[in-house]
Amino acid sequence: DMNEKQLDLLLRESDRFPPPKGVRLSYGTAGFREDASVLLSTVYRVGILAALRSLKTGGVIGLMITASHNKVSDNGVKVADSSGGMLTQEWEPFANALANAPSSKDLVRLIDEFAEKENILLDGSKSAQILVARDTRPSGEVLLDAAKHGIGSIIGGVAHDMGILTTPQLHWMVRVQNQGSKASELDYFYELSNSFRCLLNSNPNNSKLNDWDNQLVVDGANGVGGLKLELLKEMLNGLAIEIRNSGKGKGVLNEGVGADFVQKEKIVPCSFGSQDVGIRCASFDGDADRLVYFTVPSESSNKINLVDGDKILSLFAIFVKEQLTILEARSKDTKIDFQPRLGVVQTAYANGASTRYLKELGLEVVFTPTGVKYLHEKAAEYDIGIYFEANGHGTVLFSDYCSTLLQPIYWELSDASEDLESHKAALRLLAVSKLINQAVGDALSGLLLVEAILRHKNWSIHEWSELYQDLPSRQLKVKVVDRTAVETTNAETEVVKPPGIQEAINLEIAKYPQGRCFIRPSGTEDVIRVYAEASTQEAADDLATSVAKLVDQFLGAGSSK
Ligand code: G16
Repeated sequence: DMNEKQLDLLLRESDRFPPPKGVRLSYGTAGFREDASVLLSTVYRVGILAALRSLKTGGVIGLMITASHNKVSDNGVKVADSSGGMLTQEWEPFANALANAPSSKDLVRLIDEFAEKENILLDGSKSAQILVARDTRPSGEVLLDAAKHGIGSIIGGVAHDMGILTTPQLHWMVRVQNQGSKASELDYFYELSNSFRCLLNSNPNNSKLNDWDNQLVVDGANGVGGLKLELLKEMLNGLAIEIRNSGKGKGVLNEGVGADFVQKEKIVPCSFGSQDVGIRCASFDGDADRLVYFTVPSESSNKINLVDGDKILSLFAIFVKEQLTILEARSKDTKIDFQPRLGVVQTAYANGASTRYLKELGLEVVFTPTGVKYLHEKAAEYDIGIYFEANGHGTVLFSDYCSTLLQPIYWELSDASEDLESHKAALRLLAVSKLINQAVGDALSGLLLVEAILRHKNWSIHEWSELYQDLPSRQLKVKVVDRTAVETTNAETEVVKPPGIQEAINLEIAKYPQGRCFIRPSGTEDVIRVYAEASTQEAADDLATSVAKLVDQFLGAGSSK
């Protein structure tokens, strides 16, 4: 039962942010995403939710205004939970209800009921601390302001405006602040650059840093990632990085640029071309939580050779496994029993060749539906869990067991053994655990880890890319009347609704050697996604096209099903 003051405040403020008419909002793969023009009330209400979450957990919560890879006119809002990860899935139904409450009165009733159910006291006796940030979208400022009003609508709610950040920076700050450490942007840059340097210093090849073949060109998607990489670069003296599509020029966010474009279209992004043949290139997405690499193989074509999230995962897995093997060989030298479980997590989008390769390396591979919230949760079940989506979203998680044991193992090995490699292996794993974002996938820290490992192995991007050959694949989007009509199961590999479509898809798949294909509703765009894989590019294209036609038949405009 809300006190009078709280009730008045909520009613007064929420009247200023009426919900859009005729729009059904839904908490998707990564929060709410829509055309920016309809989001004011949603963002205001998510501000309220973030404040309630902070009261519930007693920790700092993050609120990020971004639509990541979506087009520039879209925007969205994501919540970072007190762990730094995605908002607990248990609160998603409440988020949906809040966003869709038709009137201020309904909204207040929902909040009152939910607070009571969750034992959240709305009497102002505690404060709720929320870090808020946004990407570079022009609609971001106004939406951020609405979020602040939402936070301020709960008595005790305090919004700390962190300005323009990458999504992973905000998640990192929330996590680190809740651990009681300093968590400014500068602290983030220090942590990344120090642990990166530590990895380079433990490099057996001690390779020179300014070799021409160490040149790296990064596509910043005309978003926040390029801006932040410019800053980080200042602290990485010796790393030759050229940044294009940094957001300072005329280019439009995510338009013909960025990780989503590069990974899905497999053609060179704007401002890349024949001058880049053979050079190591990387792409971020709009809020820098995704990373893919690529090369331009020839001057005469705009096709790229993609080095996607699956290959980043493979590179990380090889490196981590190697260090663990070195440590294992010396395990008798330490009194500490250290047998961490290593696992990798993928989704149905993982190229079949990558899964085969990882299994051949002797790794345990598990699958979840699309969405970092699912992969992260699964990876956290291991002592070292590596997860990546093919689109470049992923990270390496170290359990408490690992982080607490690695430091004493390192000390013991430094004392006891002549074998420098084993104590370096412990040091390397420690450095990886600090470098790679423990809260969420992060293009900046992912990039530095890739760079460090390539130097460690003395590999060019070509050697890395040739770990295995991707099966040809194709991705398409199909606009339908109602994408929620499609329901899937088995980590999204099978459709259960509408009836009949899976059987029709199976008939298509059977026509192609090594054919694999699935469809699923996107949780960030208003489309059905189609993924197809086969032994040749032509076959993958044909399979994707014919299944896209099926989707249109079953669910397209004018469809009666
Ligand atoms: C978000 C999620 C990713 C997901 C992607 C696409 O990425 O964080 O886990 O892979 O959406 O999702 P969907 O296929 O459902 O549209 P981002 O980079 O856009 O935040």
